[in-house]
Amino acid sequence: METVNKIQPEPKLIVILGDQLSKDIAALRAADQKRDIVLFAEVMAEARYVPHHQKKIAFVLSAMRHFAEELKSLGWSVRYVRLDDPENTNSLAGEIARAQNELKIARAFVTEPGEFRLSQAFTNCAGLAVLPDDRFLVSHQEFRDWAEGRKQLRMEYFYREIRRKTGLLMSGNEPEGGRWNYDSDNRKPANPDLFMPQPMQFKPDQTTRDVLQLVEDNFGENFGSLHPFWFAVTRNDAKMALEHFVNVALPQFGDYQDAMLSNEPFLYHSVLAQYLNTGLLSPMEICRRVERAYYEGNAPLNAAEGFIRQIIGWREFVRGIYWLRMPGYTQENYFNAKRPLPTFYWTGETDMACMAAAIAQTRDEAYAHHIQRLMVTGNFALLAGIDPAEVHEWYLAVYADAYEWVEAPNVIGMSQFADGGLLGSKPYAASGNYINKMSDYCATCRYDVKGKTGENACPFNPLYWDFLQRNSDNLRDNPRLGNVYRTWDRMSEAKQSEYLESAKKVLESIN
Ligand code: FAD
Ligand code: DLZ
Ligand code: SF4
Repeated sequence: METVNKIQPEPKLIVILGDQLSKDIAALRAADQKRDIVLFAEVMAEARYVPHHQKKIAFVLSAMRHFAEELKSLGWSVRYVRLDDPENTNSLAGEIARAQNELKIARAFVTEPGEFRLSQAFTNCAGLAVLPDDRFLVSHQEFRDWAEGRKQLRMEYFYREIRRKTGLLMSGNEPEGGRWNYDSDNRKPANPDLFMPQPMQFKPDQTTRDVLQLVEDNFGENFGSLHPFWFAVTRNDAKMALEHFVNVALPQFGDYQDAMLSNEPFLYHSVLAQYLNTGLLSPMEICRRVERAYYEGNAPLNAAEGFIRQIIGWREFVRGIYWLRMPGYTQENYFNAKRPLPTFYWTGETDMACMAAAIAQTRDEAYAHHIQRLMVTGNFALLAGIDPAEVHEWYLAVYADAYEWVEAPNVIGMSQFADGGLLGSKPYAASGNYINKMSDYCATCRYDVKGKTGENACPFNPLYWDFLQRNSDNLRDNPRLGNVYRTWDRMSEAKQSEYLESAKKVLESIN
């Protein structure tokens, strides 16, 4: 009988990061289950590069441990390094090198990290190959091609192309219902006696309880309440959370998308971003499920279209901007804003009822919905001229769904206009009137939302005019701000000074 000398390929190290918890992630697809070793590493460098909310750390570590167990049960060989392992080098690059050394494996594969700082760190790792992250609908190259030669990058046109590409809510070549965007139907204020669904909550199992103890021991001083901890930490539970959202909240998602209510942190929002951003759910499965709810008559078009637009439009668009503009994007500062972040962003101790509510729920839930992030905490920082790099760090730390690729464009671009209008056509600056229209916060506030100046006036009011006046050179020619500047110009000099004087007092008091 003839013997054949088969050359066995060398085993590979397959690195899975804390936000890559998907069975079909590129690095796992490139792996040979019989031979290769999958590496997970809990490391201080990731837990500390910003002072993350305690719930965010617990969520990521528990989801990592559950996913590693799942892979083991499917027959994978897993090397799992815990945070308290005495040999832990405490950086991902360090753990990759240690595993290569100890296991005598030269070649390692990782799916490209979501954050630029980590992709830079990986360029120095010997033998490490980086594979594209194809969990997104648009590759870096496709986005660059789309952006090439455009003076302004606007989400709406990008979104239409993705609608066509995916066929989501398309009727042939036309958008379902004849319009691409139903946002104008989605601006209703909510009423406290409406039925309020809650996101699905999960009881911590032993693995999560161990992680909660670890977080308490190591990060107990970090911002945020660790308990009660109710996030899903497995794909199965995240799928149940999706199903629950579609059944109980999606039908009203559109109508009340921009509304805010005291004591209702979630309203009709999905609270799925933390699952999506760690890979427990995929963008297309969420969108297909929502589309089905529409076609089965269980959700109106304004809800389904509005929701799908956030995921295939905004989410993909901001990722494209991030990779187009990094490095450097997180340091952009169009208005040259220099004020330090006020301490009350961490304590919630402020008389402004809207800010206190948004910050308290951020502390309790590691969550605030989009309009709170944009029009309350973001708007205040913009009007007050807070250094955008400090605002960016705060947002990256405090939300369970925060990763720089999605957070930075939303903060630096959308909220702080620090990129000078690359992402948005005008700053999201608003006086108290907007918050009053969309929420019930002002009714219990110690400030008077109708007051224009003086001690009792809503601070957003004088700050709004101060912001416009201060940044007049940069904004006056913006066609979308023509009317507001005309209103300012028509004011008497005495009125203008009153606003500026009042704003000065507010700014002195926040320092
Ligand atoms: P829903 O309101 O139910 O929306 C559905 C999904 O759409 C979200 O889960 C999310 O995946 C996606 N989505 C909605 N809006 C956006 C957007 N503008 N950009 C990208 N995706 C979007 N989102 C993050 O995922 N991580 C962040 O760190 C983050 N930081 C933000 C900071 C600021 C200043 C602002 C204004 C927005 C930020 N967003 C961020 C976008 C948005 O606020 C959150 O995605 C949303 O609040 C998450 O809650 P949800 O899952 O209930 O979302
Ligand atoms: C957010 C986070 C935290 C807190 N801890 C870890 C960790 O210990 N190990 C890990 O692999 N990933 C962690 N992550 C997620 C990473 O920060 C994330 O993969 C990068 O920011 C790239 O997006
Ligand atoms: Fe916020 Fe002004 Fe309303 Fe108070 S009055 S809740 S500060 S908008």
